Amino acid sequence: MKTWRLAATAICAAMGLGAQAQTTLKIGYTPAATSHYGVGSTVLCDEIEKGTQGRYKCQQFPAGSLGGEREMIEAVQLGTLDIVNTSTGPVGNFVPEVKIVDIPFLFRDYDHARRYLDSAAGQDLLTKFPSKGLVALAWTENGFRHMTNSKRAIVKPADAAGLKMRTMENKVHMEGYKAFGIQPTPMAFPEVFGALQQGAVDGQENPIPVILASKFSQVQKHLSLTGHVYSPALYLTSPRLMNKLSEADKKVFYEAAKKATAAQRKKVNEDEDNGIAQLEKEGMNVVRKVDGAAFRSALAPAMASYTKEFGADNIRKIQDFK
Ligand code: EAX
Repeated sequence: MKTWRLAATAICAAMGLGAQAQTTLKIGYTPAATSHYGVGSTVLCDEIEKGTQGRYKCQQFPAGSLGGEREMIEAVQLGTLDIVNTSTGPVGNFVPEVKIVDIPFLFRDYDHARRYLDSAAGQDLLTKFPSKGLVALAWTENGFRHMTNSKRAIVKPADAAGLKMRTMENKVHMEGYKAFGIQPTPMAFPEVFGALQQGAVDGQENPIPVILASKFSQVQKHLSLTGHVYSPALYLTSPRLMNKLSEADKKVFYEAAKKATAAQRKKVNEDEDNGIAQLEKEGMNVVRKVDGAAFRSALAPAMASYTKEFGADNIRKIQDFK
């Protein structure tokens, strides 16, 4: 018996298995594997695998193969999914404190949004997750959202008026888009391509990297660079998983998430630089000169209601963040 145990230990050591078995974590996201989400998730997984000497690795489930973002967040809470790389779209329904970052025209540009989310105030929002059965490893990025549709070029809100547009399951967005005159139709992402193709909705809004990776140019004629809202994203996991990790492994996960964020943001930059010309090549009619001032003033009634919900000071603190 003793000899057997010794032999087994020797074999394990030789195979580099150590005392702990290997765990495969499931990570899901809605865009394609080639998207910014795929780039970020791959770095996250590679860094976790490297940092834990292969004790943890992942299997990726891209393209909504495990469902929409709301469903995947619920799966993380339940423990049937380990990590989700998700936009904040449905997150406010789980962690209400996050809703404020989805206000249209809140962030001026990428630099403003990234620096705010990385600041103490942005990081403080991440502490609100554990009481909801979630752990936010880091902010990451989806991008500034732009409108596409199959009916007409949108320059000003009057052009968008009456269009039926798929939105995320996000009340803050829906309220703002109603103020633009749009008819918002909330829908999980995996259904969007089909809904556009069949004409169940006229349009949708998403960042350039999502429009590219989802091949929306096949089913949408017009793209307007409205940049009407910044769409943050998050790497979410569960307290159940994190509590199993040693302190050293926890650090590996957080460090991995930081590197993943940098990679995901870099891919957003690249898609912003090259993607618009690419979408034009694929046949889209791109409106670059949008009447931003008209969209901002159309937002006024929604802004009044955001002010009531979130407080003028709290909104201003984000807008004025330097
Ligand atoms: O997170 O649902 C959406 O429109 C999101 O922007 C997309 O799935 C990426």
